[in-house]
Amino acid sequence: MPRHEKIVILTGAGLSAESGLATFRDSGGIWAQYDYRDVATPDGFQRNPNLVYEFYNMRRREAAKAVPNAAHAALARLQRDYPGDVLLVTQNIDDLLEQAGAQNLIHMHGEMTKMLCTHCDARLPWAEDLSADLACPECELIGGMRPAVVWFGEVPYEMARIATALGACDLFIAIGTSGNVYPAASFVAAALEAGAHTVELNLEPSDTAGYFAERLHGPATEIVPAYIDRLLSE
Ligand code: BJW
Repeated sequence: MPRHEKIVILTGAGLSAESGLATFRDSGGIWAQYDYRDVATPDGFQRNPNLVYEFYNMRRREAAKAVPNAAHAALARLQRDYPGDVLLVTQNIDDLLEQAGAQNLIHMHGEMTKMLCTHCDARLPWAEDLSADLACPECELIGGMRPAVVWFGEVPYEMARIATALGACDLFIAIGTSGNVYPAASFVAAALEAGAHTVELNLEPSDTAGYFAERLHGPATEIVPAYIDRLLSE
């Protein structure tokens, strides 16, 4: 019998930082170069779609060059080798966890390798640049293609499944996330309410650090594999 039967792990941009993908709120991060209202809201997209297309086209090209790091690999190893349930919920829109072999994974803020058609709601794989002149492969209408990511003011994906998992978990781990963006920032409180042990693995204390029973600070490529080794040897 594993010490924990149901584990939920929330990950954020810090997980992919050592794969070369920028975080949002660290100094020199994405929000130091772009105003989130311009590139990560439905209003911003309506005002200047070309800026938003270019922002995600650039990030998609950067992510295509990135490879999973030791923290992604450790999480995939935990899913493969741990005798209990391990659900990964990522805010990241890259596919580095999948590349590392992760399987039970929710992309709550969407995926940059998918498009969403605003005409017919089709959400399909899309590895190329997006632009306003493209036709949706499903409904064939032009002008409705957007990145399948969740902007401020939009509802994240699979919230019901995440709420159920949080309500039943006995271990909750948050990795590489600032605790700045809701609803993800409230997951630790939901896990605590379910009676779970809570662990923060982050470069530095996050905005929600006070909620966590256990806090380990350092680079994800060091502290995540070490923590996973500990879980697997318990
Ligand atoms: C390392 C490291 C290393 C670095 N090793 N660690 C007032 C109060 C409460 C809520 C609201 C409010 N006003 C508005 C809201 C809601 C709003 C919100 O939260 N706003 C806040 C800013 C206040 N949220 C929303 O609108 C969300 N939707 C919503 O609430 O719908 C309502 C609803 C919910 C549920 C049910 C029903 C209805 C949608 C949020 C969408 C977020 N979208 C973005 C952009 C799209 C994706 C993309 O382009 O990539 O998602 S914003 C951006 O922030 C991105 C990220 O996924 C998200 C979280 O960022 P993350 O991952 O935490 O990154 P950072 O940079 O902040 O932190 C990195 C951390 O890693 C740092 O701590 C570093 O120290 C650490 N780190 N290197 C380990 N090597």
